Amino acid sequence: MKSIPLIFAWLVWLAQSSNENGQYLAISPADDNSPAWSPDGKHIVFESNRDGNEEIYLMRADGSEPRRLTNHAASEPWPSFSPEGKRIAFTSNRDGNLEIYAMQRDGSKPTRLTNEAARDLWPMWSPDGRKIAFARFVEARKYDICVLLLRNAP
Ligand SMILES: [Ca+2]
Ligand SMILES: [Ca+2]
Repeated sequence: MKSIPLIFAWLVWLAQSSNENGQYLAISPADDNSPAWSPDGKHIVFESNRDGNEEIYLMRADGSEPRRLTNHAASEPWPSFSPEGKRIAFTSNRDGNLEIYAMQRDGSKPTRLTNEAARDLWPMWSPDGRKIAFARFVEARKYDICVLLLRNAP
C-alpha cells in the first residue's frame, strides 16, 4: 500500500470516537483552535498555524474545503461569525497591539474596530448583529468585558 503524502494526510484523517456524551470528529491533527460555527451550521471558522503562522481558516463542517481567510505575519486568533453569516470578527496584533477586526466571510475588507493601547481580544457578535462583546486586558489577572456598538450594523 502506498503511503499518503503528509501534506494531504490531515485532509483524510477523520477519526470518530464516542463517550457517554456523544460522538466527536477529530478533523485535523494540525495545531487548530478557536472554532466557531457559521450561523447556518455548514461551516466552522477556526485558527490554525498549518501554514507556519496563525491565520483564520474556514472549512465545511465535515473538515473539507479548508480555505485561508487571512494572510498576515501577525497572530489572528478567536474568530466569530456575525449572526447573518456574512462577516467574521477576529483578534489581530497586525497593528502592533491586540485589536478587534472584522472582515467579509471570504477574508476581504479586514477592518479594525478598536484602537486602544490595551490588549483587546475574544470578540463575540450579539444575536442582533449590532454589537460585539470582547475582553480588554487591564492588568495581570484582570480583564474587562467591553461592548462595541457597530456603526454600520444591519
Ligand atoms: Ca497571521
Ligand atoms: Ca488594543
